[in-house]
Amino acid sequence: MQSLRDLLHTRRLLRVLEAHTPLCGLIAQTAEFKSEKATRKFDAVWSSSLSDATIRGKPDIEVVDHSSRLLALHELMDVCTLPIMYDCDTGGNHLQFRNTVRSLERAGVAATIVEDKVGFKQNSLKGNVPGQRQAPIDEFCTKLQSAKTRQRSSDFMIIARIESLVLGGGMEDALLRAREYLRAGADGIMIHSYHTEPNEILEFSQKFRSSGESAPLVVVPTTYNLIDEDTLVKAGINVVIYANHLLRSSHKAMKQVAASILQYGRAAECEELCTPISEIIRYLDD
Ligand code: SPV
Ligand code: MG
Repeated sequence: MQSLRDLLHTRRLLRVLEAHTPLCGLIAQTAEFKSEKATRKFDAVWSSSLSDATIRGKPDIEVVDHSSRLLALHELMDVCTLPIMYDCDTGGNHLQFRNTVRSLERAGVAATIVEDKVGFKQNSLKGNVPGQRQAPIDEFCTKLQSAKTRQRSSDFMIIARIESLVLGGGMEDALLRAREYLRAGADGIMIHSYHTEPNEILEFSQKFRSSGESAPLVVVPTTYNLIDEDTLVKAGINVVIYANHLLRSSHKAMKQVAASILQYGRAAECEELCTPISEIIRYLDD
């Protein structure tokens, strides 16, 4: 597996696709779009807490433990050599987080993203749900420092995810946190938003870069999905994560197939929603 650090030096933008099964990993690795100008591929996969909870029929509130998610990731790594970015949720307290970092490193994960919520974490795309809290800056810095001092290889990256724009902390708080988290040893920053317009993400990026920061900046444009990759690059963003698209597309198709079989009392009508068996067999034989 190529290190994410190396890729960040050689690519203008890292394109990362969510993968919640080994098959998703294969799809991420083999997907390709060729045009006269360029060939586009994915550079890494995102191991999403939302997807890992959803496929187990659970809510995204840290009820699926890292050991169970890591076991599944081992199987993905058997068939997919793209670097893995692991969504660590809040990481628990600093002792729990640094132990998880050890396990992730040993497993061959390239990077983890840890978010600065504490306690009752809900999925950020639900917005500012009451009961959620952001960690005090010094507390989260301790978590980052503690994990960075315990990590073994210099390749492994810990990216700090800032939730100020989700939880109402505002732009200045987000920028302050970015500065402090980098000073505490974070290898990059993820800034998140659940709004449908990218304005606050672009404002953050512009202010972050004009303050002289050169650290990698990661975004997850699920709700503000009209923004394109060229615009992200121009804004100084280094990594784009398509965080749930294989989950949501397969969920939609599976529901339609189940309903179609019930409606028609046979499986002929849902065939167009399914990959032909011959293609599935050929895909896995290769
Ligand atoms: C995830 O994919 O689990 C994430 C990104 O954390 S988001 O769902 O947008 O919070
Ligand atoms: Mg998550």
